[in-house]
Amino acid sequence: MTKTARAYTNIALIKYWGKKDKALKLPYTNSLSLTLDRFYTDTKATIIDSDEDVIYLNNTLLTHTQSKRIVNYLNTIRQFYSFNEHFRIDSINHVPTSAGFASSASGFAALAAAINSSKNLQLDRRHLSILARNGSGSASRSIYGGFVEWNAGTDNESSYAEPIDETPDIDIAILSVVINSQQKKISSTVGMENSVKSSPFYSNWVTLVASEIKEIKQAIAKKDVAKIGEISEHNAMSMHALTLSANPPFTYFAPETLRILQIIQQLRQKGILAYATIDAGPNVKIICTKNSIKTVQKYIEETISNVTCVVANIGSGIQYI
Ligand code: 2P0
Repeated sequence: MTKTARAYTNIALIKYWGKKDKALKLPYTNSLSLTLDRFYTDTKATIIDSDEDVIYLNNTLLTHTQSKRIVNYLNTIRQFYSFNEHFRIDSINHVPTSAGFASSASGFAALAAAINSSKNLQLDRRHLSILARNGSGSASRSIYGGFVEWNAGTDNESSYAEPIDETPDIDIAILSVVINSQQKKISSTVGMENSVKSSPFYSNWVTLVASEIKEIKQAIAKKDVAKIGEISEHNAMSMHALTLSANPPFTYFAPETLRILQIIQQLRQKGILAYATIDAGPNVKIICTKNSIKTVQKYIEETISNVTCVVANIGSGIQYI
């Protein structure tokens, strides 16, 4: 019987930023993430007697234009597994845009798992990760809970995520600080493409990620949250240096983003554990401990107006419900 698949979003501590193969979404580097418990997507795929897919997102039927990326992805899956059936997809996103997380990681991970269930493909988690990666790179990591590493690989079969520790006994919590100011969006896909093409620092990034992945895995093994935070913050700032050094240059930062980075430094000077990571947008995710997160949230809310804070903890991998 077809089941609904649930996938949680993840936050990259060592970022994926650049593809060596755009069609297969093969990255230049490994990346490493933490799956979060607050934000997830529930997706059900039902085989229908039609030669077109029908996509419902949050109970609303998508237009042809809106569903293009998903339909293209379903075409890829049909080709991979040599079948012709079409689907009705019902997807509910519990990733409020107001939480400042992208939904493509949980969205494509849940969709891959939903098709796995509907077509009874019986994919193991490695092949599910490969399938999710073909929808969106970061989705490869949302197959697993806890700390996850995506191995860049060299072809479709060798590029997949693996768990480092799915249920780590570690005192870590993530505070997402959502900045309510609007700015023109540059998609991750376009942003990373421009960085690869024109940042003079791109090859340094590839070298840096290799060493930071090693270092952060040691910090995870030692449950050293401060070290995890320190490496993650440095990695995120280095990723954003690739956007500022692209030609033409661009940035995802808003004025408030820099303000929050300053506050995090001030908090650290006071001995409070807080480190920043930032994705392809202006919002800041703060790596804290369960103890420090309340102080950090209070301080930020008191210092800056016009921001919303959301607390997340460690989440689990794909579930069929
Ligand atoms: C990451 N990001 O590692 C990085 C850090 C954003 C910044 O993966 O082109 O939506 O669909 O493979 O996965 C967001 O990019 O890009 C992302 P595609 P995706 O989480």
